[in-house]
Amino acid sequence: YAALTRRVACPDGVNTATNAACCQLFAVREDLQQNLFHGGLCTAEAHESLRLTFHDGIAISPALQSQGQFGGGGADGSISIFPDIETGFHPNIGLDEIVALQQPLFERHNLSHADFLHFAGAIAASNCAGAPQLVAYVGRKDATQPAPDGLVPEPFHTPDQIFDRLADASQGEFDPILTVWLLTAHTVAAANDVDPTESGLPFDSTPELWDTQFFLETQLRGTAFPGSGGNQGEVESPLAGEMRLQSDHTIARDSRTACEWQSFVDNQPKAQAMFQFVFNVLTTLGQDQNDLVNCTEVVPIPAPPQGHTHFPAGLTIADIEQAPQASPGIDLKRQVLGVQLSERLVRNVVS
Ligand code: HEB
Ligand code: CA
Repeated sequence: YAALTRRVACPDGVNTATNAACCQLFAVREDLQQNLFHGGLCTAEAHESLRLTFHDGIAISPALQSQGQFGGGGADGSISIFPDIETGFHPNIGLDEIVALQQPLFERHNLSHADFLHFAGAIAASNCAGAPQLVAYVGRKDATQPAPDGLVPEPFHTPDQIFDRLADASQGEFDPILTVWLLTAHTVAAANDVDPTESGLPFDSTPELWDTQFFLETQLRGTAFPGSGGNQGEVESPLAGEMRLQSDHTIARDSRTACEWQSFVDNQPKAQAMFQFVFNVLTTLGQDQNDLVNCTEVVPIPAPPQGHTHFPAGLTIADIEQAPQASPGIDLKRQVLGVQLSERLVRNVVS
């Protein structure tokens, strides 16, 4: 169908786009890659930019709203518009840095704060080999007030607390299974502030690769803390230098999610398609889809996956901590649904 698609010439004289509104994103992409992501790398700034999309998007609560309180605007850029307020919230610890680093780039372009923040997240992920191409939109409305505190999950929250919060934010769309899909992001992640004595402690042995090591390594029996012990939200990890969040540990073992968690191991297509789907939902929460122009064509197609899923040196299947069985019937249903939805998403992008 490509031949039938009418393209417009962009004012930059170089690029073409399916919609003129997407033209400005080429320069934003270039600026991000050169001046924030070190020429297109999957390093700390990319990780933090992806994390930022979650902390912006998830801050919306129909439940609060129905009690007559402001419930936050979701993917509305509020964390970057009101940084002094929102980066002071406890779960947003450390995000002040990436918000400050993004600000001068934001000022050089003409996007809404919300579009800039979520576009930066999509470009960030594209720098990680094996990642899916994530959706990009222009047309989001910016926040006019900060989100209230208490809407971003903490690593010391129970699965029930996390499942309830994600379901509230998404009007039921993010159920426990989709929560697992969202946590694929922790394959390119590290913690700087959970352990005050150490920073840059990754959640898997390959924080620069979008692979499924995270889903394998979180199932291994924890044996030690990488730095100081006794930190809120941290449990023992199986590898020196690796951090394990309590929330990742418990969701990997919860009877509602253990099967789904295990199903990601060595399933690279799933780690791509499912996250592609939930990122689309996450980064449009609180926005009207009809206002948005899909500009995913501007997001680079990430490098193919590198390496293959493996037990870290010295560890074997005997080091897996057996989780209770879940109900595979439900998982399978959601899995099929997710693939269909994400294929539709891809088709929309291509056609
Ligand atoms: Fe995440 C990181 C938690 C979800 C993405 N995390 C992180 C951390 C924590 C968390 C604690 C660390 C921080 C520091 O620095 O210290 N998460 C969490 C929780 C949850 C989550 C609790 C719920 C369950 N995430 C999530 C999602 C996403 C994410 C959904 C997507 C988007 N994260 C992330 C990233 C990171 C993180 C990317 C990394 C960052 C860096 O590296 O820096
Ligand atoms: Ca990884």
